[in-house]
Amino acid sequence: MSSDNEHHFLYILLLSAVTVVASQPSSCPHGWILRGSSCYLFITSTPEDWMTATSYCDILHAKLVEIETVAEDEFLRLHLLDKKLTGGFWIGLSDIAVEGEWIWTSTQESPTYSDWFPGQPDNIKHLQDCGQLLGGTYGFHWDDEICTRTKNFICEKELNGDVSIIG
Ligand SMILES: [Ca+2]
Ligand SMILES: [Ca+2]
Repeated sequence: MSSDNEHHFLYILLLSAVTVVASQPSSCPHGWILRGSSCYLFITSTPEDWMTATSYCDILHAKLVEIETVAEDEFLRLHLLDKKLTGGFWIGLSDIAVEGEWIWTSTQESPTYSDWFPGQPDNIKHLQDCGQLLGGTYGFHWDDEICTRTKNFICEKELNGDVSIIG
């Protein structure tokens, strides 16, 4: 092979590689975990209040996790338990707008599936308007908590969503 042909060949090889990477839809950004058609990011290094956590996910072109099915719920719970994580993790559920009317942030719709820990939501002191997965005796089932508390949180985005912002 002449030097020119060799360069040409390498160029084609490189182009093919780039094309394969660009058309590869089935991976999450680095650090995110894939399940079904969603990617999840568990944020434990910078606990935030619920509003800030919502904005944080938004900046990542994601949302605070919204749990539509028992399979998704179990996946999250088992991951949290498996990693021996503790404390609370904000989810994208609140009754900030109307007390007692819980809605997912992105759809503004009431949950069709829910997994409240027995006795929750209890709205203790009439202050608890934000949803969390709570560890310990709650086993990461759902609880309502004071929105201004700082908690870990989980972002969720569609697998084929905009990932360009993620470094
Ligand atoms: Ca979801
Ligand atoms: Ca509660």
